Amino acid sequence: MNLSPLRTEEKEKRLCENAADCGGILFRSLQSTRQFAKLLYVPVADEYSEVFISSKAWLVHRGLVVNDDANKDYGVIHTATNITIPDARNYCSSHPDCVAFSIPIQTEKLLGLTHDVDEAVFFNGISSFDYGIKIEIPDAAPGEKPLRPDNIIETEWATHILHDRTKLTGRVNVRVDIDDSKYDDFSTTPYRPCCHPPTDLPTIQEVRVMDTLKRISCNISREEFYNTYEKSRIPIMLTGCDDDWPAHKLWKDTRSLFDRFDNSSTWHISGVSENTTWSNFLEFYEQNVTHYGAGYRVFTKLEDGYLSTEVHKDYKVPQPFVDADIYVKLPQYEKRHFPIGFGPMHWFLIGSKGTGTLPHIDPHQTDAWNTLVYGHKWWIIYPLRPEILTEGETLCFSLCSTYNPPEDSYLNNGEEKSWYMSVGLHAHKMYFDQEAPMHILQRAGETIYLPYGYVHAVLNMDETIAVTQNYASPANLNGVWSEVLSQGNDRWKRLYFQHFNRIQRREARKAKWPIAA
Ligand SMILES: O=C(O)CCC(=O)C(=O)O
Repeated sequence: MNLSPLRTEEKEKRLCENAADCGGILFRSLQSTRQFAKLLYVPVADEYSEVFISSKAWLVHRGLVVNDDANKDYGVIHTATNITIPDARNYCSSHPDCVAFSIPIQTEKLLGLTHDVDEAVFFNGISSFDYGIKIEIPDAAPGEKPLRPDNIIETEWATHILHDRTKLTGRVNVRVDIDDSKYDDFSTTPYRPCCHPPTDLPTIQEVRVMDTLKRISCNISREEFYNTYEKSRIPIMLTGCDDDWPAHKLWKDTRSLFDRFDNSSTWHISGVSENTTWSNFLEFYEQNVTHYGAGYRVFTKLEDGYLSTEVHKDYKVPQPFVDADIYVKLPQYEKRHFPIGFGPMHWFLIGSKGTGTLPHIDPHQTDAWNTLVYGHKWWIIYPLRPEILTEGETLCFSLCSTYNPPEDSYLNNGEEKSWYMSVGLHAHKMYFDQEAPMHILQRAGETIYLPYGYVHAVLNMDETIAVTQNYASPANLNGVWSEVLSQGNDRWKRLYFQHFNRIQRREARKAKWPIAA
C-alpha cells in the first residue's frame, strides 16, 4: 500500500497500536513513493526498510491457525475445553513453545453466556489462517443488489497471538498481512460478525453472572463523584438514586402508567407510531400486546410541554449529576435557542422484552446516566477505542449474515434481539488487546453512568421503565468545547468567558484556539 499525504506515518502507527490485530508496520521507500504493510509479525529492518513494532502484549487475529507447510514442524500442542480466555493466555505465555491459541467466537454449539470458550487450540507456530468464509461477490446485473454466498453458516474463529518477538521469530509466517483477515476494506477491527436469526435469550440470571461492574451508593456528593469516578472516564453503577422519587412507587409496569398520562398527550412509540396519542397506545396495548405479545418501545424526549412537566414530577436528577451539564450554561439556553439535537436531553423510556438499542455512541460528546426504575436491562459496553472502534465495526457483515431484520418490523423485537444473539452474546470473547466488551445486568433501582465515547448496546430483558439524561461533562471539556465551537452560533463562544474557570479556559485553549470555529 502506498502512503498518501492524508495517511501520515504517524497516523498509521497510532492506528496500528490501537488495532487488536496489528503487530507492526513495515515501511519501505521506493524512489518517489513510500510504501507500507501492516503485518502480524514484522521482520527486522534491513537497509531498505524501517519498522514500527506494536507494544501490545497480545495480538488478536481473525481466523483459525492453519499449519500446512510440510517443511515446518508446527502443530497443535494442546487442546482445552471449558477454559477462560485469561487462563488460556496464562497457559500459552508460560508454555516454552506456545505462540498462539485459536478459539471459536460464534459457536453453533453454544455454551450460553459464559466466560468459558467451547475450545482453545494451542499452537507452536503459525503458517497461515483459515478465515472460514470465502466471500466472493458475484457481479450484479445493473440495477440489482449483489447476491450473497449460500454456504455461510460457519463457526467464526479468532486467534490470540503472544506478541513476544523472541518466541515468534522463526515460528510465524512473516507475511501475514492483517488486512487479509478483514471481511471488507473498511473494517479496522478483526471482528465483523455474521448474524443469524434470533434464538431464545439467555436468562436474567445468566447475564447477571457475567456482570462485574462496580456498584457504589448514590449517596455521594457531586464533587466526590466527579473527582473519583467521572474524571477517570470509566463506567460505574450507582444504587438507590430513585429511593425517594415518586416514580419508585408509581412506575410499576406499563399497565400501572395507563392512568398516569392524559389520553390526548402525544408520544413517540416505535412499534406503534412515531407520533401517537396515549389512548392509541393503550388500545394497541390491549389488542396487540396483551393478546399477541407485540413489542413496543417508548423513547420520548422530555422537552418543554405536558409530558416533560408530568414525568419530571416523578423523578429528579441524581445527586452526583446535579449541575453537571455544561450545555445548560450555554447563552440562550433558557430561551431555547439551539441547533436540533441540543436543549434538554432527558428521555423517558418504556420497553417490552426483547426491544432495545443497537450499538451506538451517544451524541454531542455527552456523558449519560440512566436510572432503571422497573425491570432488567442487559448492557454491552465495548472498550473505549475511539480511533478504531466505531458503531459500524459491531454491526453484522451483510454478505455473510443470514438474517435481515424486517425493515418496518410490526413487532419491533427483531433487530436488537438478533444482534444480541448473533454478536452481543459473544462480545466478551472479542478482545481488543487486553480488554473485551463488558456485560452488565442493570436491575431496578440502579443508575448506570456512561462517559462519552463508549460504544454500547442495551436490551430489555423484560418490561422496563427508565429515565435517562445526557449531559456535557467538564471531565470531557476538550470534546465538549470542540462541539460547542463546531455546532453552535457565535454567541455560544461566550461560554468561555462567562462560565469557564482558569483551568477550564486553559484546557479550552489547548483544544481550540483562537475561538474561531
Ligand atoms: O435504555 C435504552 O434502551 C437505551 C439507553 C441508551 O443507550 C441511550 O439512551 O443512549
